[in-house]
Amino acid sequence: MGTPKIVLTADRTLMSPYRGLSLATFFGCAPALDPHRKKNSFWYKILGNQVTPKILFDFICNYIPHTNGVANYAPYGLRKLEAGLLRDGFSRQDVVVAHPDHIEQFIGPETEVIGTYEMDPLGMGPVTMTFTYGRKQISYDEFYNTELHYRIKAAKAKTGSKAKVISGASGTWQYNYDPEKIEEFGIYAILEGELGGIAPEIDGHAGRFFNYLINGDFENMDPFRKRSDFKVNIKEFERNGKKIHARFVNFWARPDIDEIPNIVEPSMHGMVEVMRGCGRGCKFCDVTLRSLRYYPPEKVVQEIEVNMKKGGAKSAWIHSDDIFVYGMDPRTAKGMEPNREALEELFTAIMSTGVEHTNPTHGTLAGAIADEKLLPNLSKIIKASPDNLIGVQVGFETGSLRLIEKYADRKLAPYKPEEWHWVVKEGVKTMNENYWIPAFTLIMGLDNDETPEDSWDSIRLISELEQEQPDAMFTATALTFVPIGLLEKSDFFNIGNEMTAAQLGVLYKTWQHNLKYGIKKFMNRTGAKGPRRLFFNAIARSLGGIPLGAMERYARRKSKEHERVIEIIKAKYW
Ligand code: B12
Ligand code: SF4
Repeated sequence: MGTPKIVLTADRTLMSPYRGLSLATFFGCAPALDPHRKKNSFWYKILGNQVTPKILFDFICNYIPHTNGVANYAPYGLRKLEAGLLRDGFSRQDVVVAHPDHIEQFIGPETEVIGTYEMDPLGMGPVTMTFTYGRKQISYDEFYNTELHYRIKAAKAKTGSKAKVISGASGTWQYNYDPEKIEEFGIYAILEGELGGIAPEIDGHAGRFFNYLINGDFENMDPFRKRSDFKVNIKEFERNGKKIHARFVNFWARPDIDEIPNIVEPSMHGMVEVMRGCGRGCKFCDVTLRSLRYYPPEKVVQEIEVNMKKGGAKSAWIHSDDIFVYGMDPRTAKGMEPNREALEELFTAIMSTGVEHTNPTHGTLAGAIADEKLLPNLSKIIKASPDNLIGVQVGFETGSLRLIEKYADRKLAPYKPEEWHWVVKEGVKTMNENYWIPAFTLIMGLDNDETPEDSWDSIRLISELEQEQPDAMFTATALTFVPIGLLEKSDFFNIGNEMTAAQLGVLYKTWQHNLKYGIKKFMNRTGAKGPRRLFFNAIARSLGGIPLGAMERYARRKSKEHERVIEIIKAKYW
């Protein structure tokens, strides 16, 4: 294929099917290296600096297949960019989506731009910050993103390529916190939104953006550039007494549905969008800053067909930030009543493609129960059953009524903040009855405003769920607060140094729940079927207890109060 003008790619952690295990897709957030491990420690003698053994990571994070170095699957956002470029006048020969392990073969003197899709380039996402104690360790996301940039740099040096490296997608805000990396990686420019960390939607302007890049239009700041256009912002940072200058390109757009091209090559995990934005307005969330638009079912079907015909997909991840908002008219649905007809029509169309399984990526509990016919009807359409469980990510956020009211009151609509505990319990019950399994996320240190009493509210609520619904199926993952969305001016929650005893308790309780209920009771009924499932379940069972032991040791080291919290949880909330 030679060296095309535009080479697009993503690091290995975003280019893996993770052997079909949906929960493993977050494995990139796991710690890879501990640069501070003492050389005389037991673990150093066994693993050196490695935390999660690389051999295990590389096995689970298997590479996607490729055809002569061209990636057979790619992140959905990158596929949108590729489709936009092809629509806007670039030819197939001009644009390649390269497999990260074969990137060198596409970089040469004719390459003009290398674009990278980055979701968590420096390991600062909420899951990653939790697992690495606030970046005290280096995550696999960061490790492989660094490796990718080093390979690109080396390939450019080897071939004398002057290609401009541009970083895009939702994680690029992270470079603001570690700008030295921009220079270290040789990044020419970073595309970022104007508010809250969320990436600008480039769909309607892909060609224009890349033409500007190729023509050198982003060399300098042009103060006369129109507000609606891409704006160059040369930022100055000071680190260790040294001034660093880096080029950021700021942009904001709200493409209409017709301006959003359909993907033309298969996406990772058979994922397709059905909507953009969410409309519930939680203050800690960035995707809600994208305004609300819905794909008509025909457009969704067309993209699924690309994944089926060209990628052999048998299932479809349906990307929505809250599926139960799909089709809602916010002007008339003041209480955020779901639009059942629109949802039924959507899922009927999805199933008409012949996919064997489908699941929405995200949904809310309030949306799931606001219309009692909704979930039973949808489950019937998508053939949910004990053998076809529907996993969905759901925000539990906190058991604290104070915090939920202050930061996420519309997440509960049409219910009121004081009804939150009831919504959670009823939501789990209804979802499970209809064969849906919520994978809950909680936020630790929300806006650095969480008191010990708030944390205990979360611990108690999980425990009450377990006591009142002993067969309930849900997982719970506590994540650290990261300042994005409307809280972008806040500070990171410093889990490494500031975790209170009660916050450790939340972490401990959620892991204990996942081990006791998730791994032992129902994990063997979800995800890829067959021997693989049994094998990974056995691994999870044997390794699942390790974090609990680590937390108990941490508590003993930290303080009497930390130890006491663990003891109370074991005695009262186990
Ligand atoms: C699917 C998904 C995943 C999948 C990714 C699968 C895959 N390989 O594709 C999995 C489950 C693995 C995942 C993991 C993580 N995710 Co995720 N994920 C998403 C989700 C739900 C959809 C992404 C998507 O396709 N969006 C739709 C497309 C069209 O939008 P887009 O990706 O932004 O792409 C557009 C532009 O960015 C631009 N663009 C895209 N690529 C490029 C490249 C260049 C060069 C340029 C110029 C432009 C450009 O063009 C596209 C069209 O406009 C989003 C939520 C959301 N609403 O976006 C969260 C989201 C992106 N994830 C997020 C996070 C934080 C993570 C994790 C760090 C875990 C965590 N929560 O802590 C990990 C990191 C994984 C890693 N290895 O890096 C956050 C990012 C928040 C932020 N601003 O930093 C989001 C926004 C969810 C949220 N609100 O918290 N994720
Ligand atoms: S419901 Fe979810 S996607 Fe919507 S604003 Fe709240 S956190 Fe964001």
